[in-house]
Amino acid sequence: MTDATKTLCPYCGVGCGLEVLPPARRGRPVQRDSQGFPLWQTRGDRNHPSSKGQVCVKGATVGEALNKDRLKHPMLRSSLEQPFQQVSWDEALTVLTDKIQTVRQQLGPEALCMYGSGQFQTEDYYIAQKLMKGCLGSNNFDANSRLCMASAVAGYLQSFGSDGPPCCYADLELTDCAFIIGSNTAECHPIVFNRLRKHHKKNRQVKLVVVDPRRTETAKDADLHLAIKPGSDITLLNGMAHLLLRWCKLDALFIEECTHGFTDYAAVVEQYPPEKVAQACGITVPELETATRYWAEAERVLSLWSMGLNQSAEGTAKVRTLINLHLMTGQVGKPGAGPFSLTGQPNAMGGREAGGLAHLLPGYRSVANPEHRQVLEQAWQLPAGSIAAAPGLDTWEMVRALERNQVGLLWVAATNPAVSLPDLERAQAALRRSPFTVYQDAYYPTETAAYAHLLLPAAQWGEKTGVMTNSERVVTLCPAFCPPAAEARPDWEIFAEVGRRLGFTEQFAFQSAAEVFTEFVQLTRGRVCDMTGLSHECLAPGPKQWPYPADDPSQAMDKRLYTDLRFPTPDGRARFASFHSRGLAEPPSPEFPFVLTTGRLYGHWHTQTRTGRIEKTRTMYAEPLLEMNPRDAQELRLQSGQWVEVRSRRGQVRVKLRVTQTIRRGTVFLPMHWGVLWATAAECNALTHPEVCPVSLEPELKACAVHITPVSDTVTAPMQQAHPEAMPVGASPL
Ligand SMILES: Nc1nc2c(c(=O)[nH]1)N[C@H]1C(S)=C(S)[C@@H](COP(=O)(O)OP(=O)(O)OC[C@H]3O[C@@H](n4cnc5c(=O)[nH]c(N)nc54)[C@H](O)[C@@H]3O)O[C@H]1N2
Ligand SMILES: Nc1nc2c(c(=O)[nH]1)N[C@H]1C(S)=C(S)[C@@H](COP(=O)(O)OP(=O)(O)OC[C@H]3O[C@@H](n4cnc5c(=O)[nH]c(N)nc54)[C@H](O)[C@@H]3O)O[C@H]1N2
Ligand code: SF4
Ligand SMILES: [Mo]
Repeated sequence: MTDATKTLCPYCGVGCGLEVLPPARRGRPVQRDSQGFPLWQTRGDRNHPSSKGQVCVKGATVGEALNKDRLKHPMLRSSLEQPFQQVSWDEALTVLTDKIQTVRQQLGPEALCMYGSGQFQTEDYYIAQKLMKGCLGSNNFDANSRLCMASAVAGYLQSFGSDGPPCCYADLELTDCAFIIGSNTAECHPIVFNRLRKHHKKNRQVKLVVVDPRRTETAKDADLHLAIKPGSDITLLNGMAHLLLRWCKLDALFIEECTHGFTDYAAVVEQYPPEKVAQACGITVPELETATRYWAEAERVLSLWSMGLNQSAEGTAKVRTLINLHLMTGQVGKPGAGPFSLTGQPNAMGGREAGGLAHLLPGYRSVANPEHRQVLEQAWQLPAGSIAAAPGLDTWEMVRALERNQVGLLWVAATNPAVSLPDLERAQAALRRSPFTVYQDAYYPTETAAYAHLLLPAAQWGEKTGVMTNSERVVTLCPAFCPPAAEARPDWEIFAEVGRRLGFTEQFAFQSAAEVFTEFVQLTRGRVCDMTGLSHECLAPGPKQWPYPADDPSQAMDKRLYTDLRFPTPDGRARFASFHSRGLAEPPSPEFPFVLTTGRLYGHWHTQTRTGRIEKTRTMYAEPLLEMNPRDAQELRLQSGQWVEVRSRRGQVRVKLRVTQTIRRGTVFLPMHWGVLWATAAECNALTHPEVCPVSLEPELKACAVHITPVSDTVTAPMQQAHPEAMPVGASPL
């Protein structure tokens, strides 16, 4: 079909290829959804190498959200109590640039903050870095990836010498043992899981191990499910290493020639005999032995992980402890093997490449490195010293800086922090203190709009052209296939226009996203993520995987990193590191006896800005439910369907209970998808705490201590009736 546009699904990091079909097609009436909106239809792109035509319910229905509840015009107000007034772009940008200038002069560049997102395209990310870290001299650019991939980034960097997942999806069909830990792949990376499940079903000798306190959809297919106590991953992995050592199932040659630090590590894992480990993890010794045997006997072991490891106050240590197992058994740099971090958002990978965290610079560089800063300053034609040497404020530090009145201007784009930040009441109070908040989003209302002074309408996926990188380093061009909603503009164009108005005309003289991408790829030369051979033009016929250097096409043939078993550390060796678990940052106590864990459901995406507006995905889940084990429910005399209050040291929610065998005793689960627009008092982040991993600075969103009591019936209010006061009133931006 000629009128189909090939692109990438804008939801998860699997990065499935989509074909988008317009509402009006030759010889057919205009397609409309149940509310009469023109309907863009999507289907899998059979030629996309990552997904081969498969899609899940989210990719299949995304077209239905494109035209609903869009933010169409810039809107301004002088205080959060005032109604918004529609303003022209010129007026909006004049106000914004005046504010930026005033804050720079009066408080310095460190009072400017931008909070972005893995839902930016690479061009958006890159221009934001150039504006903030380069031209404005503020490293205070952080992204929601801090709540997501930061521990994986830090773990890869410390163990291998560079960020970058070394594996590819073909490994899903080549492995003998898939070890999934802290990832509900079946619901959150469905097409990755489909590929793996097919391989597992077809080959009986292939083992699937799942480590998760919940018996998830992923665990249901496993040969072995280890329902460990939340937070006991390091102990489990050290216990497995202990048995591998005891059974002499090591790759001595690999350890000898390709790694550093094994002796110290071996001394630590000596201290993890099976009995002690099984007890600490809440599993049996035979379960621990079986898991280790599957690993030891497999020729090729692929581990897959996601937020169950990353979102932890010891997230980096967890990631490194998992990588240790690969290093001691030589399970990296070969087909079907390796530690594979599954990326959450569609372009969190592109964000890492473009330097989209407060300590990074484009091309997998860091702000702390003087040579790296110099490369960027020269490339950006800025005076030496323009880029600050200290890492900027990370996500939670931005909240703390707001509390201390150290932020003059906060610019939030493509994320909904008024729902997704931990310790939400505190975070919302901090947002309320911001003297000036710009919120650049595609939809209205969203919860964060209530905290903004200036709303800027963003063109979203399908309305702008740009690239995104998925979990397996495949870069796909996503062309615009429809005009932006009303006055909406691509994020990168908004950043560039602000840059020009601030006097950086040469730095932002781009005519197209293609030019932006061409400039960006030059900054990846010689780096692990070298994609100097890529351009919009060369991506037009189809996606390409990095590394893709311009001057060495042979490298582009290699689907995996580190196949030569040399790592980008000073001595070329990967690094062991040993850790003892410090346990949960907030362990259960008599007053708060349950561990609450939080996460996702198959049909919803984060804060529902799209999936809440699509009939099929909205009606999959009537309301948020708290999962609890039947024995816990019996003890508290609670039943499925009953209302309960869940209380932590920071806040409370009221939700209905779902009693289920699929969760271990002592642990309860609440999905993250319901902010105040979608339910009354059901925000799971009202409960979570902001303790972070000291290395990655990623918060422990996966565990906090809670107390549960029954309450009399409460009614879940429909969208917008929940907290009318939270929504700005006035001229409709719709
Ligand atoms: N349907 C859907 N898919 C998505 C998203 C979405 O919103 N909806 N979001 C995308 C994004 S940005 C991300 S980051 C990914 C997240 O993908 P996942 O990480 O797979 O999803 P989560 O549900 O957050 O958490 C995964 C699992 O961690 C388990 N867990 C909790 N504590 C522990 C622990 O201490 N140890 C271990 N081993 N496991 C633990 C939870 O029980 C849960 O099943 O999903 C992406 N895909
Ligand atoms: N308790 C708990 N909290 C969590 C998590 C958890 O597991 N548990 N997970 C964390 C993780 S891993 C993540 S990734 C975050 C996600 O949390 P958020 O990033 O806050 O969630 P989203 O709903 O994806 O918000 C994306 C916003 O971007 C807008 N948008 C979409 N496309 C564009 C665009 O092209 N431009 C602009 N400007 N806007 C656009 C959407 O309308 C939406 O408002 O939540 C984190 N918070
Ligand atoms: S698996 Fe992820 S990328 Fe693929 S269709 Fe579903 S949401 Fe989109
Ligand atoms: Mo994420």
